[in-house]
Amino acid sequence: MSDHDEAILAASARRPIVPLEKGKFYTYGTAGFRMKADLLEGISFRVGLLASLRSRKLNGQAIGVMVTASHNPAVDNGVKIVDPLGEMLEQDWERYATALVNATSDQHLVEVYNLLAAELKIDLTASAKVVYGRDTRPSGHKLVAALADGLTATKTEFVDFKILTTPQLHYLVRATNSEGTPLAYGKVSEVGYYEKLAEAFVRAIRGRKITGTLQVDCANGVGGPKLSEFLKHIPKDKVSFDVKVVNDDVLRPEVLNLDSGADFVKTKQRAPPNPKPQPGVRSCSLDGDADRLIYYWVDPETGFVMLDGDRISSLAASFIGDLVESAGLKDDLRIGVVQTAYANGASTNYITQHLKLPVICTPTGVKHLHHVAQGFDIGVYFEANGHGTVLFSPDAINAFKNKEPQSPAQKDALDTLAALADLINQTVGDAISDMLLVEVILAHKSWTLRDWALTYADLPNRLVRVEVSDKDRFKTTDAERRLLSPDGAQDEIDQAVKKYKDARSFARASGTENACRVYAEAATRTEANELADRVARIIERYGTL
Ligand code: 16G
Ligand code: MG
Repeated sequence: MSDHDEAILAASARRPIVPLEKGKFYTYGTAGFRMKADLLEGISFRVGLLASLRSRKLNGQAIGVMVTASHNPAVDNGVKIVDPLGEMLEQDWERYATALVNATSDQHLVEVYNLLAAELKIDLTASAKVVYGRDTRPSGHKLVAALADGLTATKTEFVDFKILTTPQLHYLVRATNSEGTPLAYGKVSEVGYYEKLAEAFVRAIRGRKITGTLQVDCANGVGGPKLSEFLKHIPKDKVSFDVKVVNDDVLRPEVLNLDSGADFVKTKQRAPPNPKPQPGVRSCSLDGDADRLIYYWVDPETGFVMLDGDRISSLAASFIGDLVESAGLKDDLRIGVVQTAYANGASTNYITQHLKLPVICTPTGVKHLHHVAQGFDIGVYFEANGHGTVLFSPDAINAFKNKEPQSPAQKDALDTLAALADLINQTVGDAISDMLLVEVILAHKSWTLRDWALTYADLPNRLVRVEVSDKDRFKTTDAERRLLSPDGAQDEIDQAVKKYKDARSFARASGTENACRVYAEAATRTEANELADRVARIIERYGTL
């Protein structure tokens, strides 16, 4: 038993866990613990214990904790843990988090805590550090107080960065751990984040002109005030960037993510109703914690056109691929694109056949894509829903900075690449940073959103949510593209897909709610809808067996 025991016992009594019905457990899911906020106080406290263990295990490096429920309604909240380089918590540790959170009493919690420390050979007297932040949800306040209790009980040093976007917290974790080293990621402050982005933005634009106004819908989430703050750091004499920030009311919690934001745009496939969409305006939407981005405009002739994560991915891959070639680095650096099964088939074709870049498909969830993207020198990863970023290896960054240019054009390409490596958040997908990347690329190419949309035509597609009695019976393989169980379901899906042209469909259990999701795409809208319905009926049937 450690000398933290008494303190943990006492604090735990003040931050109790809400018991679930028999046989049910809290789980650390794709995005940490996420649920109704009133269930989260005890969980947040226990996450504090876990974060302290993780920090001690990693020689006192700072661990991050972010309190957010992203695009969920205001009554929800969530707690997730960030590793020292700003990445998602290592997967092995998810079950330790789950074990702590499901301890059945204060005493049991202390036992699990000490058991983990022993099993993982953690010195509980070593120093530990945690940095944390929260989005604008009113419940966040109480949850970080519970978290701080967990940190105090375990004698963990901590820094409360108050209200942040999720990617800002990831940035701050990496900045904290790299401070004073040759790999310093940036100043350890929110202002440091803005300064880094603004400086890199100016360098990446290289005097090119950004045309027209960009309207940014912030889902009435934390991205609104943070984007406005960032814009103040752009030197007006160097870049003229006309941004209209809309849906940035963070004072009324009930409007958070309401009829707005990246999730609304992506799932409803239309522009937010407020402010009333004006034809032709270049627009984009962030989600509630500003780690997802979707572009769109309303065309006076054809109506709403959306440019989602797949589009951002192919735009970035194409632009960076060209720069690498101009920089004379094509033979030195491996560029690849990482997608999930939800990527539109047309985007995959465009990337493999037109851009001639390799594409790897992973299961859903940022952590999977991020991990695979690290295998490339330049790894572009995006989910269709707008989560994503571009990762540069140390070799790539070294080459941008140190390769001797053979011509002015080569120098220009190298400088732009070096600027992009600073502009693009290397820790996790970041809607503000991704938006700046898109604006840089459009400015370089002198492209409108229409030019961008014309690079390829999306296959019509449809996503259906299917209620099932037990989603866990649906097991997948091949990066979620095929069902292993229930027996026979995949054969039926295969039969259905065969009936349509250029068709593809798959079903998987959601990682965030108790339901299955069916995706279908085909040559025409009617076929895609029909196929989605058929497969949904198959899943419904197997789901109620
Ligand atoms: C989470 C994931 C997101 C994924 C989504 C899928 C992170 C930060 N977020 O929001 O990447 O697309 O879950 O949800 O990893 P689903 O499993 O319910 O379809
Ligand atoms: Mg989010």
